[in-house]
Amino acid sequence: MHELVERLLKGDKRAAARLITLVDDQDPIAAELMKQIHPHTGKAHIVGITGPPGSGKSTLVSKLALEYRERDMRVGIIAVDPTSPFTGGAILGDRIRMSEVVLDPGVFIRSLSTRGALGGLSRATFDAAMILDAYGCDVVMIETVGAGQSEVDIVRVAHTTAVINVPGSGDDIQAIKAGILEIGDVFIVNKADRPGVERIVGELEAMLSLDKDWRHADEDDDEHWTRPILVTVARDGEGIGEVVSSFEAHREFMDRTGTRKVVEEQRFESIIREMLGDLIIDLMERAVSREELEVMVADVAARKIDKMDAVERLMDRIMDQRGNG
Ligand SMILES: Nc1nc2c(ncn2[C@@H]2O[C@H](COP(=O)(O)OP(=O)(O)OP(=O)(O)O)[C@@H](O)[C@H]2O)c(=O)[nH]1
Ligand SMILES: [Mg+2]
Repeated sequence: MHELVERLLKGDKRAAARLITLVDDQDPIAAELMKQIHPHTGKAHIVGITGPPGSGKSTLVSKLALEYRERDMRVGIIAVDPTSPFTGGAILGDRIRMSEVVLDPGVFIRSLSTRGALGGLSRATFDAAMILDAYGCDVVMIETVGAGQSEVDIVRVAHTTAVINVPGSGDDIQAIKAGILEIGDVFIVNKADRPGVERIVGELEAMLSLDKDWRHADEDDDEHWTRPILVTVARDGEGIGEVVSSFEAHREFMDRTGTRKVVEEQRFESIIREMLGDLIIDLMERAVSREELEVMVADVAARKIDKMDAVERLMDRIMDQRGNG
């Protein structure tokens, strides 16, 4: 076993940081290290936190971390491509309490960059969450700005997804328009110290009432998850306990109903498919020179050969290479 992995499994924070850097940089050694880490994962509860820029995600996550620590849980925090970096904004803004979090060995905070392709970013996020799982985190929170498909993909690594909205922005249901409504397991209206809270809660209720499971809201029903709408003032720590309790309730729901297993299998399937696609492209690039590929592409563009013929020829070359190699 690689020395870094050994240290990770013993709960060494610096080894965890180093490993996350390797996956973030898409270092060639990362795949081998992830193989060694894989069997030691599957315990952590992975929570995605998404919402519009400036909605208070980092502030909320910081407060949630403190609440989890009160409950004696080890916490990992991953901020994906943050517009306001964790170290600069929310955490230092609440210096005294947050320095507790930063120094606390039970909390691991890390930002991921957008180095590499977008697909690479969602994979790096997934691997970083696995590293923190093996490190011993009971919960790993992933913060990402909810604005489009790439963010939705990143959030798909989560078992539980919280969608944040804020009142009175004029485009109240921004997150809903972006298609993020479907992925929310818990809805949070933050900045409830501002006017317009009832209105946005009402809009969310109206949207959620279209969902069949939501109609079970008043029943005592074990089979369905009723997606709650929670109101917080993250800045002042209001409503934080309820958020953690609903995350915990969703975790229990997923375990009890077997949903967690289904979600994990779905996400591994999509990752395996993505990795396989990348591997084939990689093998093709090794089997065929850039010049050969250009000639083939030119032939397709000149209608000398068909594009599927080109694909089949490339596939033959990969197979030849594998046969000889
Ligand atoms: N009034 C009010 N302000 C808040 C609340 N929560 C956070 N803020 C403030 O909102 C601003 C943005 O907070 P962040 O936590 O950085 O928001 P974010 O969603 O992480 O921002 P990005 O990562 O840049 O998208 C900060 O000035 C916070 O202090 C709240 O409940 N009420
Ligand atoms: Mg942030």
